[in-house]
Amino acid sequence: LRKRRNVTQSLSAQDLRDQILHHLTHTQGRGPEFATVFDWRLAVSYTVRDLMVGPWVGAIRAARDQGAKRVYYLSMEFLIGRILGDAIINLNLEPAMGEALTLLGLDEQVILDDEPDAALGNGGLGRLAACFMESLSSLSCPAFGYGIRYEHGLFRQRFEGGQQVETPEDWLNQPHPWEFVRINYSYEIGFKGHVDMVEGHAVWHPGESVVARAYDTPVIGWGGDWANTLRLWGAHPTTLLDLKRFNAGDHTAAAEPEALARTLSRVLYPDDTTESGKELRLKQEYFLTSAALQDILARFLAEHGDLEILPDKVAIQLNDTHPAIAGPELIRLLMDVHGLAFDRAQDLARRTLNYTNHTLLPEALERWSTWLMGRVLPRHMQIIQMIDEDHRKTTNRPAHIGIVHGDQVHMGELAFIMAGRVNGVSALHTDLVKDTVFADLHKLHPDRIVNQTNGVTPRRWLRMSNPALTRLLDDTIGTGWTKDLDQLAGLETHAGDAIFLEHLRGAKRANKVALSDGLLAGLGVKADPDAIFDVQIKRIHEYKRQLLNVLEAIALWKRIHDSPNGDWTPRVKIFGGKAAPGYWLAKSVIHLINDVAAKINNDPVTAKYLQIAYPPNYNVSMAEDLIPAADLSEQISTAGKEASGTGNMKFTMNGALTIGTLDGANVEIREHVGPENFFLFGLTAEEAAAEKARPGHARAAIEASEDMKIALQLIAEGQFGRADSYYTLLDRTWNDDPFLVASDFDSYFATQRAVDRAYADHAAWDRMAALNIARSGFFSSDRTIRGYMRDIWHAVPVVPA
Ligand code: 26R
Repeated sequence: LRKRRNVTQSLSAQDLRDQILHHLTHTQGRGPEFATVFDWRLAVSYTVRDLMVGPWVGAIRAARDQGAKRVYYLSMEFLIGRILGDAIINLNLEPAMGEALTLLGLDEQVILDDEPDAALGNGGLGRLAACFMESLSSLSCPAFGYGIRYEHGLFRQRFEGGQQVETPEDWLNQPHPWEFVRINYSYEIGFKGHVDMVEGHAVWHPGESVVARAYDTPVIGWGGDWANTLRLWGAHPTTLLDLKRFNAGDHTAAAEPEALARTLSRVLYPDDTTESGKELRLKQEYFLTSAALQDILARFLAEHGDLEILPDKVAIQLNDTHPAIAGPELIRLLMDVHGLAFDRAQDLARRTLNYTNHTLLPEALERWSTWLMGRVLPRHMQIIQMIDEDHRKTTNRPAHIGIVHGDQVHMGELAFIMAGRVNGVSALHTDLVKDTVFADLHKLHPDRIVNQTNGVTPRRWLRMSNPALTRLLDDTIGTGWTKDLDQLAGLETHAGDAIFLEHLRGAKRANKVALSDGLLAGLGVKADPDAIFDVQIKRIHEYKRQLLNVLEAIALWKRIHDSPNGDWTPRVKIFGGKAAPGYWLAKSVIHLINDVAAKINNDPVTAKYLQIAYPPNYNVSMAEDLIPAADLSEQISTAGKEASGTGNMKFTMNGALTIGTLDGANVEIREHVGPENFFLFGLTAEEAAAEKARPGHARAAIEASEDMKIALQLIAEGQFGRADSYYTLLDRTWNDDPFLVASDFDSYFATQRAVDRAYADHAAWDRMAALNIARSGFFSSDRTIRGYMRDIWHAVPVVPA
């Protein structure tokens, strides 16, 4: 066990104040009397960044000096959110930083809230990558994250007449104080063109190319003595201007190289469901992958001469299939650039690459036409054929298995075949990966698929975002839980202690009061802090079933309306989430939630029992405010559809109880917290599959459910805005209902009433909340990363020099 040295702990508030003033003057070029919040925020950020550089350079040096194996996490998304607050926590700068800001007459919260979210991701997959980066640093595992430096992150969401309107996000329109641009780390990335055979060797002549330039952000781990690098690639033109064409008068064509470069790293694809089929997306994926692999090989060759030991020194993780072109690209670099034979190149690549699957939804499985692949990446198309052919020969596989089917390249199969290990993200999901999408390949390679259940970092999702609960935890069991979340088990003995439970309730209530104030100021919604705060926050998608939630709200509203003197438990339903811009049905659900909220929030008969709040533009920062204030976590996807979920884990460790199906990691959450502390409802994955196959399942279930029928009827009558807005949604629910909203409705409604009764018994509820926290240690991403290090990467922590 190594000692944490913690250089920063010795910094006083005065030291920090002086540094902040120094940066305000010398980096921002401002006198204090003229400084805006923005100026101050940058000065504070540079002060904090200075403290990250020592551990960062030290970590890079230690890894190199010790010839350590590096982990490389390739991801099209990193949903980082804000950096300043997290860095202050991990560097142990509190309370000194708070005092320093007070000395300067600044409000710390105002400074923190001034930072725009780095929204370089859509949802779960991107946020997982961000948690992993933090845990890798906290565990001092030498690692790089590789991604794209999108100029525009995920779109901003507004509501107009209750409907989603998207506007571009613009986070790089202001200086980004955390990054270091590395103009000397630049690689050329080619596209299109043709392949010549020269003396038996392939030579690819790209028709166009761009330069990938590295922009590095240090990611500081807990305790502040290790930082890894998040290296994001920005696209730049190879030549600023095609002077020949410009001089010939063709001014538009002359600017083409610049135009391509500018579009490549311009926008994040906002689609987390359907394969967009856009050439630009394929180019983005190759841009990231090629830049990362060239960088990895350059670093490897600078440290070790012999490519034979590549798999001993390099472990590459592909975050879903988005960087799956890494297989062919690594083979290409080893063959065409470094002169290895195909068999040797393929063998090295397979022992270096690993692939994580994050979804079973058929519409999210990437496929590219051979035509597009052959045109954009002609050399890679050849190599894909070679990989496929080799696999066919060496495994004697049946004809229907393989990478290329007809005119389609299946990226899942490519990733699987090129990976040493393939993993799912929860126990249930991994079983389903084995039984469904990769059943055939699993039979051929029975040892390849392993499970690594997701986790989340307790630094951001507990210590930073929930200071009230953090104080109680620190006072009760000490601070050790922050790096060893299993220590939360020490709360078990306090779960029967009335004083402790009183404090727990107090912490939750303080968070609810703060949120309630925000909802009133921002939305005009009156959220009674003594009501159940019932929260569903995630992307809007049919399989996540926000529709089930809002139909329950309508049915409940109707029941309260019919017997207003009943014994109702007050409830505030909070929704948050964005729909993909082209996903019409998901947008229709957003519209419905807002229409229902507009009607029932102002109903004088029911208002004190039921409110709905849907704050627009849900993002990482909003999650940090909502999760600590939640009593009830909605995890209600159709069983078998949510690969894992990670929000579910954040709620559990913040003391919310879950209402959920046996889906994804819910299964493991329920096992850990105990079935008596979890509100289970709905069909199992197996039952759901059978139910779906039953003709007329939706209609039969609706006819059998008085509450559901009434809810649908009220929408059809036009009680919530114009009925014709919802005909398609209603029609689909009656006649198709692919995600079994109807089949699970009664079970969900009844379980919600069990929640009402449970919440009315404060002492019992608080005890359940305490046990949820106490038993949530397993869901730390530190545990997940240790699992990857042990089972997939064969990487070990490095002791800083
Ligand atoms: C456009 C297309 C290629 C695409 C499809 C799907 C792009 C992005 C996605 C996002 C998917 C793969 C995703 O975010 N999956 C989520 O991963 C989380 C982390 O493992 C899980 O917790 C969550 O259940 C799963 O939906």
